[in-house]
Amino acid sequence: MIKKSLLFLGNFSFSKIILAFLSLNLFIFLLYVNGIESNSLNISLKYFLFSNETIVPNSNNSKENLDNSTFPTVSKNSNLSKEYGIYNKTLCPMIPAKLHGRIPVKYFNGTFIELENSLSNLSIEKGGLWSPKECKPRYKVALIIPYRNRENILKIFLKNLHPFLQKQQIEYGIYLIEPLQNLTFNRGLLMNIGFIESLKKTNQKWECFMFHDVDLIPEDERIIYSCPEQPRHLSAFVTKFNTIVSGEALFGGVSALTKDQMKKVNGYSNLYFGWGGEDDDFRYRILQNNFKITRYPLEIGRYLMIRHTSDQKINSERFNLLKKTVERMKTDGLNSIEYKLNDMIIGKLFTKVIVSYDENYLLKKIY
Ligand code: BGN
Repeated sequence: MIKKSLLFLGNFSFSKIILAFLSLNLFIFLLYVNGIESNSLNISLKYFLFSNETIVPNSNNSKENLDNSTFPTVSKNSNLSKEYGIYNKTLCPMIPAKLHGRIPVKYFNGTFIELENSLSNLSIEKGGLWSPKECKPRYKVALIIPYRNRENILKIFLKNLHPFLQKQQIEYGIYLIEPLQNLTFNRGLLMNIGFIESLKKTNQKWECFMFHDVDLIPEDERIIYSCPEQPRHLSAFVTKFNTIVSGEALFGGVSALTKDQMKKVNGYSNLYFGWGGEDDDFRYRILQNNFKITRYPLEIGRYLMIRHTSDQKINSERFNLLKKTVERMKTDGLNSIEYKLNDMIIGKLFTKVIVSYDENYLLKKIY
């Protein structure tokens, strides 16, 4: 017995002692990381309750619902970050602190250079990309914006949206998709192109997509630009000039889908040339694929439409197209799109994708 023990000790070389010491360190490190994970899980659970809208935040007590005490966050100076010392690797909070409800829309009527200067403190990267430095973003979100001839509105959009998105601590990119001047505007087709090109350009980085009209400015900081489990219609209550646009049957304006959800529904139809119907078609696809559409309560999902003259022709074919949405949806969309990428402009505040397509060819194609 003694002989055996001596033999064992003899075999226990110096390198094995080092190995045991390193393993112990690794074990302690794992416990430590798990501690942080369980903290973020806690935040997720609270957010889950919130995002399911079982708790309806009230605009009058927005502070109460969204401040630090309700949704803990790890800020640069917090004890938690000092204690763990790996502040850069901490996930950003699900609901960032300091989101205090209703915000006024900021107007802007200077030049683009003036706009860029006025936003220069935001450290926006080329192409309109940004990611928080103080924590690891939970969401990688691409904003896809069909665009043409709306310079003044675009400036107001950028002036408001960059600071709004940064406050949410998400990683984001802003993409404008513009057809050549002589083509009929096709919002759905442009959304599909934005989805494809933004992914291609970033090596498939984006996980969540906001399909966004350029003339809609969020009026409440609690509208989180993330993708929950189900597709979300963000612009639940739009003030359009002197009227209100709102209703359960709408899915236009601003809507959020994950990359996988967008692929599952085969994107938008490519066939709606001119104004109207493409968003209804998209909504049918979503419901047909057994997704449920979620919305913020009306007092939160508020947007202001910036006034402009309408230059789009109304699509009189939209009713006929809508009748066959379900029949066509597996063959008309992301998997059948055809377009030409004419240019990609990497601006200081956005990426602009300039494209062309053949309307007659697309309409005559068999689906
Ligand atoms: C609907 C349009 C939508 C538009 C909303 C809000 C149609 C199809 C025939 C019912 N749909 O009526 O495209 O987003 O109004 O303006 O016209």
